Amino acid sequence: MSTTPPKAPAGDVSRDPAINQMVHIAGSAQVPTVWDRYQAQHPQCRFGSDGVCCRLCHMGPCRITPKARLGICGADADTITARNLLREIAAGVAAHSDHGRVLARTLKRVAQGQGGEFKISDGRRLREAAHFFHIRTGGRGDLEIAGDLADFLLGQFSWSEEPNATLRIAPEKRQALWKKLEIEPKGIDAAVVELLHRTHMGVDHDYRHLIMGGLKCALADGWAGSAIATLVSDILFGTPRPVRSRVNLGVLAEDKVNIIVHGHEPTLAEMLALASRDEELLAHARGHGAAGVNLAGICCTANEVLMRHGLPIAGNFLQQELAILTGAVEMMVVDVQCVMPSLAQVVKCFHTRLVSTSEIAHNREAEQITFDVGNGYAHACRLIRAAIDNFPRRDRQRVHIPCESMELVAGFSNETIYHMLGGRYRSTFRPLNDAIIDGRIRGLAAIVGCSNPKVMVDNSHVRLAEELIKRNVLVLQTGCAAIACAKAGLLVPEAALEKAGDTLREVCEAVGIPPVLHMGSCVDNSRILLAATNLLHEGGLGEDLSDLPVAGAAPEWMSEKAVAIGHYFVASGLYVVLGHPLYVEGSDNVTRLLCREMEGITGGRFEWEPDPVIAADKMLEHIERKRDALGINVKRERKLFDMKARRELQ
Ligand code: SF4
Ligand code: MSK
Repeated sequence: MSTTPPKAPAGDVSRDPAINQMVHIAGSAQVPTVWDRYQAQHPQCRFGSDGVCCRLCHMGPCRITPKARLGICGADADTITARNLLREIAAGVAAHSDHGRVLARTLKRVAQGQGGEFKISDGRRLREAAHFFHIRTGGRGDLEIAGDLADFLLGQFSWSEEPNATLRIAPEKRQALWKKLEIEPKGIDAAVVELLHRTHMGVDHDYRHLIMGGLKCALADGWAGSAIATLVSDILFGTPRPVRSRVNLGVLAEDKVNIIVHGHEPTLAEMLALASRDEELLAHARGHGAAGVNLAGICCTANEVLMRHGLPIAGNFLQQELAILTGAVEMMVVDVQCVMPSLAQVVKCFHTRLVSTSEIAHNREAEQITFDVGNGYAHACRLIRAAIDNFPRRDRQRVHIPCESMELVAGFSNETIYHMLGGRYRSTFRPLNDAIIDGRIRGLAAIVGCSNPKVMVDNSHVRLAEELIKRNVLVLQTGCAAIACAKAGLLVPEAALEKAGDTLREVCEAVGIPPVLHMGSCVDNSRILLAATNLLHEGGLGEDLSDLPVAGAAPEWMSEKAVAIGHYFVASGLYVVLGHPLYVEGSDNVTRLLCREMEGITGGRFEWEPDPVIAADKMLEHIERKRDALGINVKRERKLFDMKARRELQ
């Protein structure tokens, strides 16, 4: 409990009443939250936000000012901002890719018979991936293939003379451009190391060369590290299919033992999901006066278990402290990424046990119980039992669970979209391409990324998505952005009836999908790249990703991983609108390169736009420009495509 009362945030901090209510309760209980600490940081350092503070060597730190235009070594604002940006990209790529590595190692252990209760859940996806990467499948069992695939994927991390083999998932024309630009990564770890080397004092000083190096490293995320994480998750835990669930703090149950999983890696959460149905544990819960065990999630672990088990989501990034403040959480189990250090302070005010489970992520004030794959189920059972034992310690007087909870449908992997669009007999993206070509769907927009106390929480995500679907743009989502829109009711098919434009509504109704499709966690942005690639392969929408009527946005982003994602989207030829700028505005040259000139290099570029309605205008303008270039904006008679017409299109 804080000794000094925190300053209550002035007015509402979010469009979500559940968040506002809990922030108010935090203020009354004198428990500081992220919004109090945000206020305490004001004014935030301008040198930092402009990217012109350098502490890469110990002659510094140096800051670029009108009086001192060079650092002590002679580095100018262009070099310093570019180097700082690259270090963010390297950290983001490292985080996503290490997540992929953990999963590939789990696959290997399963193949070796040391994976405990983990198993191959989607043998078809395993064999498709093995076939794609030229791993022999004929006459071999799943485990044998899985062992070779795991070795192959783990091999993608180290340096090689050859570009990462996973880049071959991308369209050929894009691969050729990466080769020409010399930005093909040759090993994921190698790409991160190279970036750290290039940004060491006294190495790479050409801002243009530096930024291209940043794109190369980012490609090692989207088309390698994250792609591996998504692929192996699907193989081990199952490829997601549409699933209904609920979202927001109201999913916490007053009469049950509430356990929250938070972070990013799905392995332990998978075991907890299984163990939460264990009859013996449920009886144990009843013995402690609880009606059952309620497992819910925060952030991307939530998205992982939602996509595959339909488990409810308690909230996104900025709701982690608020979930504990409900007073109804017996245990919060965390692993890596986006876990605020402040949780250790918040749990001290309640009965909640905070358990940290990753060998690389400790918090001195949390309980450390490192997860072991081989004993995964037993580990999960122990945690659930401990949470149940904690239930009688709950102080009923201090329980405040907001009533807000909303229904959602998630689980839109590419495989699902194939099946839903193609019907029972022929899985295909064709109906989606046809709808785009004849203009019923103007294009696709990816709205991804975090939540951030700098803005009215969730507002930009929801307003942007509403504007786009109103204008007949199909929206794809991942991460905390998807949770924001789910809370606002945009992830149910009924949202199409109420909020989508006429022609998008027609398509959604025919197929039975929401106008906003939840594709998973942050690493599952690789699914969005794949969806765009599938559109190209289906034909009629150009030859490269930069030809597509597709735009991306991260309206409330905050993490280095989001910086990496933005850069691999741009390196893939896509237009990306950020709700607030990267830390580069101290250099006009770097800003111009990222926001203007890059379009002539990769076909993609960044834009900063805080207003979600103007952001929607800009994204639509981009989409219409691409449609014009494809020649599909001519008024055409709507017709059913027969085989002859399809061949002509292609
Ligand atoms: Fe200063 Fe150059 Fe050292 Fe950076 S690398 S801290 S600009 S002397
Ligand atoms: S969890 S990276 S706050 S989306 Fe993936 Fe949310 Fe951003 Fe973390």
